[in-house]
Amino acid sequence: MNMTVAPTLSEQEVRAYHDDGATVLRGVIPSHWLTRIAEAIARDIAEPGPFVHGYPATGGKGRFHGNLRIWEHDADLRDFCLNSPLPGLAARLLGSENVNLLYDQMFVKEASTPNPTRWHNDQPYWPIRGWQVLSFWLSPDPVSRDSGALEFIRGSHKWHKFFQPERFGETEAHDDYERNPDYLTIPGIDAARGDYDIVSWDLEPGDLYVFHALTVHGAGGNIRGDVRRRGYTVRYTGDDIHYDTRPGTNEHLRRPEFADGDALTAPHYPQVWPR
Ligand SMILES: O=C(O)CCC(=O)C(=O)O
Repeated sequence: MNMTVAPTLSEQEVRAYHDDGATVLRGVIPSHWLTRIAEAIARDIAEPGPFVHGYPATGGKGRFHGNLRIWEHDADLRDFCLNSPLPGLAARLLGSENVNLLYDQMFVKEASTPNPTRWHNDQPYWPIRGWQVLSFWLSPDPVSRDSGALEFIRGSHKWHKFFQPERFGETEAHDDYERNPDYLTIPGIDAARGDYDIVSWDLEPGDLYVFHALTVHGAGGNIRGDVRRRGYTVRYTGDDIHYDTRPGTNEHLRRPEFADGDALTAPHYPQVWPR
């Protein structure tokens, strides 16, 4: 593949991302990358990087392993974030001249980890403002509803709402996250699922979800006893994104080197497109 040209996406795929705030891209990650990601996940579980957050399974025998900014110390993940098909896809989907890496994150639900991922949207966690920001999410495992496929509320990015972050991975919400008085409380979506346009897709290795940073999403637990769900996500920004020092963001994602309104620049946010 010519890595200086964005991989081809259909008009329909690009439109689905913009209109719905989430879509699925099939067969875009070659297997050699998936092998390297799976190895990197094994390394991070064995010897976690500094931002690890793990949760025991609630009533199961698995574990929910989470970590972020792993690309900063793992050469394979750095190569993937910078040199895989993702940056070109992000440029096309964001409609941006330039693309920068925001950060990467792992969400590994081992077999028999019934912990759901609570409904949330991502941008409230992130110290940035602007519209051109998305995530790709993939797994080296086949992913199905009962192993923790992600669910999205179609069109919810256009609500333009910032919901108060909560800590992840535990069954009950904990209110120990820094509060932002402008953030809203997430509605009780599971109690009224019929009121929302919820979409989800099973994935095969090589497929991706792509979703906007304001799209409300969540996931069930991995109630399968026989498969892992090794989720890995990479977030990218476009030209209209600037650093934001508002309260309520994830402290592990803040960068004291940046002032409110700064453009995102290397080395913390490397430019990945054009290469
Ligand atoms: O993998 C999960 O369970 C959650 C993923 C997620 O919320 C994200 O990538 O923003």
